[in-house]
Amino acid sequence: MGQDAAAKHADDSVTSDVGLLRIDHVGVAVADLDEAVEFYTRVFGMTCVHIEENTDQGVREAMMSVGPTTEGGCVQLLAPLSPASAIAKFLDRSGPGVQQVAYTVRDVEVAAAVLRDRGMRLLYDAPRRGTAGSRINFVHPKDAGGVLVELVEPPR
Ligand code: V0V
Repeated sequence: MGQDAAAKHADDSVTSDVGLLRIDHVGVAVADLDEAVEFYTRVFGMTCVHIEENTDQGVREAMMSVGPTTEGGCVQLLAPLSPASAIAKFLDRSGPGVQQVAYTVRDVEVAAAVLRDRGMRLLYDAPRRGTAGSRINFVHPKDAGGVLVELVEPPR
């Protein structure tokens, strides 16, 4: 991107009305979280910056920082807590691999409203709790070219 384009892009007045700010993380479904954390650390040299259990989402997850800081983006490793979990279903159907792409948004309710207006099905009527107190919603993969899109509003 040229300097002018980069400057324009950084200007709030011309960024998307959905309020996308950056790629927050890429979510990868795994069967065993501890094994996957060990693999991403040993093979790719990523750093585990956060681990939590989210019973609402049926997952145990680890946020892996790609670069020296999370500004370089993260891979979120997702393991199912039970056979009913969305991750268990994904593993059954597709095996381990990329399950979602997540974007940081300025305001998840605004992003969801704009996307609904554009005919996207949002999975939740209201945002739910995501990693580390974030607020999240998802666009159905069938409306987004086969990609489960997560919207993440970081905690304030
Ligand atoms: C299903 N499909 C997918 C998909 N999951 N396509 C791409 N990526 C995925 N992840 C396809 C599937 O192959 C079917 O295609 C079609 O969608 C409908 O399938 P379905 O039987 O309705 O699928 P289900 O029952 O597995 O449900 C899919 C949805 C479910 C997306 C509705 O996974 C869900 O509610 N996900 C949102 C919650 C979530 O993923 N939580 C875990 C991450 P055909 O066969 O019809 O062509 S938690 C998280 O990210 C956190 C905590 C965080 O970031 O903070």
